[in-house]
Amino acid sequence: MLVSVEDGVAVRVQGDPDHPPTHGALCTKVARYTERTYHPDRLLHPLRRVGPKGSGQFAKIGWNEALAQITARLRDIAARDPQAILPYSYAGTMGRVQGDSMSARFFHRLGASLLDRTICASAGGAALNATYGSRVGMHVEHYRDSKLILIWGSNSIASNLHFWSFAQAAKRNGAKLVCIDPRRTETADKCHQHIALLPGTDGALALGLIHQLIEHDWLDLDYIERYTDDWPRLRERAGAWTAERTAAVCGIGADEVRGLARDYATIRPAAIRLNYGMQRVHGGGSAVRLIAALPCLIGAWRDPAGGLLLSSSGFAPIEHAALERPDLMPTPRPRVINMSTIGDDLLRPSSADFGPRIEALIVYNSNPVAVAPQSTKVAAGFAREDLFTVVLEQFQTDSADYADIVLPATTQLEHFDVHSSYGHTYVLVNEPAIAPLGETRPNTAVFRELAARMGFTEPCFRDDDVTIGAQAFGSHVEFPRLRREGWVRLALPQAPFAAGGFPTPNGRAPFAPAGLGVADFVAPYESRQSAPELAQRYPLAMISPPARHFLNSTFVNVRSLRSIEGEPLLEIHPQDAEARGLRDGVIVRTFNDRGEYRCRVSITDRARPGVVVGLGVWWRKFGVAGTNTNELTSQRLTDIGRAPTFYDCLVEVAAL
Ligand SMILES: Nc1nc2c(c(=O)[nH]1)N[C@H]1C(S)=C(S)[C@@H](COP(=O)(O)OP(=O)(O)OC[C@H]3O[C@@H](n4cnc5c(=O)[nH]c(N)nc54)[C@H](O)[C@@H]3O)O[C@H]1N2
Ligand SMILES: Nc1nc2c(c(=O)[nH]1)N[C@H]1C(S)=C(S)[C@@H](COP(=O)(O)OP(=O)(O)OC[C@H]3O[C@@H](n4cnc5c(=O)[nH]c(N)nc54)[C@H](O)[C@@H]3O)O[C@H]1N2
Ligand SMILES: [Mo]
Repeated sequence: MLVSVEDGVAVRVQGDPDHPPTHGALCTKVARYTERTYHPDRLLHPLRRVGPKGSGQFAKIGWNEALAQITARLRDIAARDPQAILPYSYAGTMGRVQGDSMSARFFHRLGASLLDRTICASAGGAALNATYGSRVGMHVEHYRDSKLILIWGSNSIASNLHFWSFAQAAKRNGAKLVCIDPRRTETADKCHQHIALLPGTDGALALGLIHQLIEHDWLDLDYIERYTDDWPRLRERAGAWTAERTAAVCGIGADEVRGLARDYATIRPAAIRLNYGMQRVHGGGSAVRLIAALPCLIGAWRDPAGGLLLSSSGFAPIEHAALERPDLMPTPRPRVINMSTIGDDLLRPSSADFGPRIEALIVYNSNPVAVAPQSTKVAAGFAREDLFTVVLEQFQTDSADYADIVLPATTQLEHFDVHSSYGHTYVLVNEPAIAPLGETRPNTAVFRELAARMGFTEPCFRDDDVTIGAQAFGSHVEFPRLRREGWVRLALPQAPFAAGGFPTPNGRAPFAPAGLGVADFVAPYESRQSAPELAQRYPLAMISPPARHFLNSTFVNVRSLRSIEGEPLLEIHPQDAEARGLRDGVIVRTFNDRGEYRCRVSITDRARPGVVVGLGVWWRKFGVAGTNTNELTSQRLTDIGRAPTFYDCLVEVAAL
């Protein structure tokens, strides 16, 4: 990103046309980054709470007083048991410096509880690790040469724009694009075919495709023989998945299964762009494992423009130990808290199993009250009078409303960072373009200062941000060159798995790895087939994927973007609306045993029958009744990866 600065003020941001994978394009959100940075609501001073928790009443205090209060509370709690302190952070910035570097060192040295960072990608990540040995995949640039692209569980135009430009180029070159998504998204509109399966049934579809590949002798037996393990077991598993059975489970036509298999087997090069949307269900991990087998079965990996990409983050040579210093942790290691069950865990009393009750929560790079599942519980936890909460933020989010102390944070334009990516294979540097606004400070500065006040004397607590940036990739990337040129392409083969070479112990892709066995279709927790009694009361499946003009809950308060998104809506198919006597545009109640959420209804065939869609993630405080879709989502976890199941959620909708 190029930033134009006049008199110390950032006046414009643009994509850098020379950067190959993003080629000068910024998404609609980041194109508004100056509006966000200079937003009149930017938090510019430390604040302390003066009203009840959640009321959002705060008074200005100085940095010194804020840090002194935090140090005193943390010292007091740590003297009893530092595990009662929990850091909570995720994707606000995915920078290696402002993410988990100084913060991780601080919490490790303190002996605080460890956070299991599962809220986004860990089911799919675990599945890729199991099948390919790491989170690795195609180079995004090669999609321009693919002749068939399955866009599977991804609204690429909204959430993966840079990939989409390559898919467009492929389309102009005659490629066929197929979108596999319960919702008819703007991406589905632009594909040649849309397969609107039921949420959480992707594993069944993959098994159905494997069945067809076997039936029609469409397998690359040479690739299978040389570069994979356990094919006979997967073959046996797929035996039962006729097109008819698959179609019945997925809620699609048997011809759609057969046609998709034929295309996948006969059009070369064939590429899959999987995204994280399809793994937010009970069987999300198994589904990704089954889909990851597909390019091995037809030898799609032989071509640079064939294969699969869910994440390529495993290619990035990140020196986690140098950045995060896990060696500073006490032995035995502190307990681990899963960020996806923060609602339950904040409400849990001390026990032998759980350990101490959580007494302090330090939130940075995250807005858990809006984004974590089952927010009735999350908000109740944050509202605990005996919980000491510090939030490092750029804005007064739903989570900041519950803080005892709010610390104002810098943005990407104001601090130094280095980045790796999960959608392309470059590393990048982020040089500050302007001075920090007001009294804002980078996350690193806060944790550096807290470490000093806590008396942590290890030299790593004095590293400045550029020093940390240099540690991030160690000797793998020439740091002066990275700073000079802005980005460095990782040295990787064009077709990384053309001849096997998966980063597994034997270089082959196992279909039944030790401890997991061969993957099977795992039904959603909540569906007509798996929970008929529940489905009687709550017959509609709700999914809540990203809105195009927001980044999770970031940018929701940026006026120009919010005015495009309008207000929170629930999409429902005309048939389902009619059955409930709903008129377009009325406020409805969407509910299940976990809670109730109110918003305006939009009657549209973008939602398939039986599925409702609430694009998000809206700030709760912008909602009709101060809630968002996560009021309804559950804290149950995926089959592997301990991840949330946001899109495994039955509801009913009724007029008010
Ligand atoms: N504009 C925008 N871009 C973003 C984000 C954002 O919030 N806004 N978030 C960023 C982040 S953190 C992430 S993790 C990624 C998220 O990327 P994804 O989670 O992949 O998000 P989407 O691209 O919207 O893809 C989700 C699509 O999957 C569909 N879907 C839901 N359930 C299922 C299912 O069971 N099976 C299948 N096949 N499809 C299903 C949804 O209808 C939706 O269209 O995007 C990143 N990019
Ligand atoms: N229902 C539903 N829920 C979801 C999802 C969904 O699809 N549906 N998606 C899930 C996914 S994929 C993800 S990744 C999570 C994301 O959840 P989060 O990681 O919480 O991401 P955001 O909602 O973007 O909130 C990030 C916050 O960090 C702040 N921030 C940004 N940069 C900095 C910085 O440098 N310093 C500090 N201190 N703060 C900063 C921003 O202002 C913002 O408020 O949400 C999950 N929740
Ligand atoms: Mo995410």
